[in-house]
Amino acid sequence: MVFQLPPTVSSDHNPVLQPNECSSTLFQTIAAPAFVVWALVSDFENPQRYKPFVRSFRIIDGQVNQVGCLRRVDVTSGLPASYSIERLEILDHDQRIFGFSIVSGDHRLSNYRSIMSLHPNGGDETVVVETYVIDAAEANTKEEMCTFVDTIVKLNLRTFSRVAEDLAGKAQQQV
Ligand code: A8S
Repeated sequence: MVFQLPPTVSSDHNPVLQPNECSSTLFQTIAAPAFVVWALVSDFENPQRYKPFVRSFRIIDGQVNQVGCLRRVDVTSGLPASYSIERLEILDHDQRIFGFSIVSGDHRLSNYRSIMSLHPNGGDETVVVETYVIDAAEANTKEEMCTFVDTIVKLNLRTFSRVAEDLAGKAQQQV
């Protein structure tokens, strides 16, 4: 079945781009109910639960899980960066939409923003849709930048899916 993006989030996942921006939208189907997946996504304080490159993190400003709060994420070695400062931009529990931006750090990602929305897909399945936008000054770096970020986001989504499916399995065993 082809997944149809609901009109309510269509503009979130089809951003209007400036000439110096690039963007990509990734999908992941997860065999877990949306409430389980949402519990994981909306926990801004705990990105290491599903992001394999996260070594440590801490909230450095604002109230935990309140829009505007900042987290510092330290990543594993071997990457072209060691840390990133990220701001919680959207946390909509009703529509299950989560957004954050990267505000600074020692990496090459400039003006990175990401929006993720969750969609129950019949039965106990959830479709996760993630769209990011990033600045890429030169035309030829655009593609490189998107390939690099796509790789990270895809890996995050895959790990995320495994963790959520594990959680859903455990929840079922407890019933
Ligand atoms: C996310 C998305 C991204 C994270 C990137 C793109 C990053 O954490 C990694 C390598 C970098 O070079 C940049 O959802 C940065 O986390 C893994 C440190 C920001």
